[in-house]
Amino acid sequence: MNSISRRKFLKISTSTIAVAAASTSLSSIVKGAKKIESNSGKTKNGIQTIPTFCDICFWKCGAIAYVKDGKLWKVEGNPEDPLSKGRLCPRGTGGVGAHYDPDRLKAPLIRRSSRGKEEWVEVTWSEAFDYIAEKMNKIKQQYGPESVAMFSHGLGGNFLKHTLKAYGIVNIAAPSFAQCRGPRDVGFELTYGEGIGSPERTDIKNAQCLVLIGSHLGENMHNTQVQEFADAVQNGASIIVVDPRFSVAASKAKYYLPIKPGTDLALLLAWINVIVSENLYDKNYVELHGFGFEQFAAEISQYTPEWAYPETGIDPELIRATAREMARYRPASLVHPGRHATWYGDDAQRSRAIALLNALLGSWGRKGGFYYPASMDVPAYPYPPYPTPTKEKLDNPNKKYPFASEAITTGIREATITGNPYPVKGWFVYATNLINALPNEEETIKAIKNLDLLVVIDVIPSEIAGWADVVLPESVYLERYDDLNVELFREPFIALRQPAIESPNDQKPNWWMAKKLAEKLGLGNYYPWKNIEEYLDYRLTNAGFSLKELKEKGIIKGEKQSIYFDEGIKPEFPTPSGKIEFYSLQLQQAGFDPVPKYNRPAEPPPGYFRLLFGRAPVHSFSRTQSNRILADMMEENELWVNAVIAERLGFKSGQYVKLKNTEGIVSNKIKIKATERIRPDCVYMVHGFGHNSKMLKGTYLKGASDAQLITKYATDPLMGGTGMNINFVTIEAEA
Ligand SMILES: Nc1nc2c(c(=O)[nH]1)N[C@H]1C(S)=C(S)[C@@H](COP(=O)(O)OP(=O)(O)OC[C@H]3O[C@@H](n4cnc5c(=O)[nH]c(N)nc54)[C@H](O)[C@@H]3O)O[C@H]1N2
Ligand SMILES: Nc1nc2c(c(=O)[nH]1)N[C@H]1C(S)=C(S)[C@@H](COP(=O)(O)OP(=O)(O)OC[C@H]3O[C@@H](n4cnc5c(=O)[nH]c(N)nc54)[C@H](O)[C@@H]3O)O[C@H]1N2
Ligand code: SF4
Ligand SMILES: [Mo]
Repeated sequence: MNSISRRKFLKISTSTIAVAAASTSLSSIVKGAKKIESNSGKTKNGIQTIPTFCDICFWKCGAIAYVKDGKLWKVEGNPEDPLSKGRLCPRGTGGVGAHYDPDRLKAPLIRRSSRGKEEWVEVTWSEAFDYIAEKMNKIKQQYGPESVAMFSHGLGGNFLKHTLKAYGIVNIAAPSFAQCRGPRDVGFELTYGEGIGSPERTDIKNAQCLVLIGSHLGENMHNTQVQEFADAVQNGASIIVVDPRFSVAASKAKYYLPIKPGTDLALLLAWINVIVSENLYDKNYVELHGFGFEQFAAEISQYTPEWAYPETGIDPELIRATAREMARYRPASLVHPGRHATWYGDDAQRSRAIALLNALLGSWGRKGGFYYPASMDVPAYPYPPYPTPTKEKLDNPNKKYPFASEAITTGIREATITGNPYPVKGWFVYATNLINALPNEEETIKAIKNLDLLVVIDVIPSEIAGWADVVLPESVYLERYDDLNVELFREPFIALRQPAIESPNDQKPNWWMAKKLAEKLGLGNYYPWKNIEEYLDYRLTNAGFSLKELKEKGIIKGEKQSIYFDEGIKPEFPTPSGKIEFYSLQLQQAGFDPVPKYNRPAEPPPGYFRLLFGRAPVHSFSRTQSNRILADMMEENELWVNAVIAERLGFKSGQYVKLKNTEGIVSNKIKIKATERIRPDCVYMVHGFGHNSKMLKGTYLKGASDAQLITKYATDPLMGGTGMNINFVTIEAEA
C-alpha cells in the first residue's frame, strides 16, 4: 500500500522530507561510495553541495546533491532552477537510491549461452568494445550500416547517437513518440502547425479553468506541472476532470466526469457542439486566426450532448454545464492536451479535437492557455559531417503513416521481424526497457531473435538487458556529466548535469562509452575533444558562458521573453493555410477525416474488464522499482477493482489474484484494491511492476506487469502510435 496520503500528493515539499530521511538511513549503511575530488561544490562542515539535474524521469529538474563525509547524502531541488523551483518530486528526492541500489550492473557483460537466459561473463571494457566493433563491422560489410538501429530515451543517448551516426545508422527511435506523446503532438501540429513538446507549453498556473482528460497530475508527478496545478487549485481555478477512475486530480475537481473508457472523442465533440451552438466561442479569435470554421461548424452540429450520453455515460446537462464553465473563463481556459496519449488508436484525432476545443476557447497563445516557449542559443559542437546514407529510414515505409513527425519504435521492430524494406541486424538500446515499454512482448522477442547483435546500456539488469548479447553498465546520473540541457520553456535557461560522486564499480558514463566505441570503430576523428569537460566548455564558450560558471550554479538563465500574443508574440501558425485549421485539407487529401469523427470502441466480452494503467507518484515507468528508497514507499502495485464487482466476484482488498487476458496470457499475482473510485467496466494498475528479470533481486515478481497483458494494440493510422488501452482481462483467484 502506498504510504503517502492523497492530500500530500500535491505537496511536493512535504513528501520529499520523508524521502530525505529515508535516504539518510540508507546511505549510512552502504559502504564503498567514493567522493569526487574535482567537483565545484562548496565545502562546509565536510558537506559538499553539487548542482546538477535529475534523471529519475525526463522532466530534468534542477537539483543539488549533498555529499557528506565522502558519501552521497541527499538530493534537493535547486532554488535557481525554473523547473523545480527548489523542490523535487518524491522520486527525485529518492534518486540517491539509484546510486546505492545493490542490484546495479557493475561491469560489462557478454552473454554466455542463448538469448534471454541471463547467463553472463564479466569482461573488461576493451573486450566488450572489441566484441561489439567486430559484430558491427560484419553487419556493415554484409548489410550496410543502416542495418544497425538505435532505441534511446532521454538526453543521455546523445553521444551514442553521434557515434552511431558516424558509423552510418539512420534508424533511431524513442518510445516517447509512438508509445506516449506522439498522437498529441501530431493532433496539435495538424491544427496549429506546432506540437506541445516537453516540458509542455501549458500555462497551468494562470488557468482559471483547467480540464484534465485522462491526464492525472498528482500521480503523474511531472514536477512543474504538479506545482502549477497546486497553484491553480489554490487560486480557485475551476477544475474539470474526466477519468474512468477517481484520480488524485479528480479529488481537486469541481466537476468529475467518470467517462466510459474509450469514448472521450464523443465527449469532446459534444463539448464543441455546445460551445458552437450556444455561441460561446471566441468569435474574434476564430475569425482572425481560423480556417474552415463554417464547414467545421456544420460537421459538428450532429454531436449533441444527447447523442454523446449513451456513448460516454455522461449526463447531457453535465456536458452542457462543463462546456459553459470552460467558456466562462476563456481564454484562460486550458483543456490539457495530456501526455501519454496512446490509448485507442484514434488518438491523433482525439488530440486534434482537444486542440480544436482550445481554439474555440482562444487559449492558444494566451495567458492561462498555451504559451510560446523560448530557449537560449547554444551552438552545437562542430563535428565532421556524417557519411551519406544509401538507404532511407525504415520505420515508416512509403509514408504509411503520413503524419508521423518522429521515428516509430514499433516500425523498426516490425522491419526487424520481416526484414522489409531491408534487414535489421543490430540494435543498440540506451535507457529504454523495450520489453516493458513496447506493446506485445512476443513481437519484441521475435525481433530480437533476428538480430546478430543486441547491445543494451543500462544501470540495472532490466528485462531488455536480459536479452542482450552485450550489457554495458552506465554510471547513474549523480555520477556523470551529460550533454547540456538547453531547455525550451517559459523562460530560457541552460542546465548542467555533473557528477556528485564516483561510480562504485566499473560503471562508465555514456559519453566515455561513445568515444571509446568510436575509437574502436576507427571513427576517432568524430571526437576532437579529449573529455566531456572540454566539449561542454567549448559549447558554452561559444554561447558567451563558461563551464566554470555553470558548474557553480548548475543553471544559467536568459532574459525573460514574451510568451503570449498579448505580450507581442506574433500569431503565426505554420499549417498549410497559415491559420488554425478547423477543417484540415491535408487530412482530407490523405484520405482522413478533416474534422474528427467518433468511432465506438469495442466492448469488453462478458466477464472481462478493460485493463487501464497509469503512474504512481513514487515510481517512474519500469525503472525505479529496484531503487530501495522508492520501493520502501511502494513495493508492489495493486489492482483497482470496483467495490461492487469485487464483492460479486468474492474478492476482498489485499487478496492476491491473477489476471488473464483474451489471448490467454496470465499475469503475476497482484493484490486487489476494492474501491468505489473506479467504474465497474475497467480495472486499473500502476505500470512498471511485475519485473521478471531474476537479477533484479529487490523487485523480482513483485506486483504484476501491465505490459505483459498488453498483447493487443491499435495502431493510429495517421502517425503510427500504438493504442494500448484495448486489452481485456478476467480476474482469477490465486491458486
Ligand atoms: N505497458 C505500458 N507501456 C508503456 C507505458 C505504460 O504506461 N504502460 N508508458 C509509455 C510511456 S508514456 C513512455 S514515456 C515509455 C517509457 O519507456 P522507457 O523510457 O523505456 O521506460 P522504462 O521502462 O522505465 O525504461 C527505462 C530503462 O532505462 C534504464 N535506465 C535508468 N536510468 C538510466 C541511466 O542513467 N542510464 C541508462 N543507460 N539507463 C538507465 C532503466 O533501468 C530502464 O531499463 O513507455 C511507454 N510504454
Ligand atoms: N510519478 C510519475 N510521474 C510521471 C511518470 C512516471 O513514470 N511516474 N511518467 C511521465 C510520463 S513520460 C508520462 S507520458 C506521463 C503520463 O501521465 P498521464 O499523461 O497523466 O497518463 P497516464 O499515466 O497514462 O494516466 C492515465 C490516466 O488516464 C485514465 N484513463 C484511462 N483510460 C481512459 C479513457 O479512456 N479516458 C479517460 N478520460 N481517461 C482514461 C487512467 O485512469 C489514468 O488516470 O507521466 C509523467 N509523469
Ligand atoms: S519530476 Fe521528479 S523524477 Fe522527474 S526530473 Fe523532476 S524531480 Fe526528477
Ligand atoms: Mo511518456
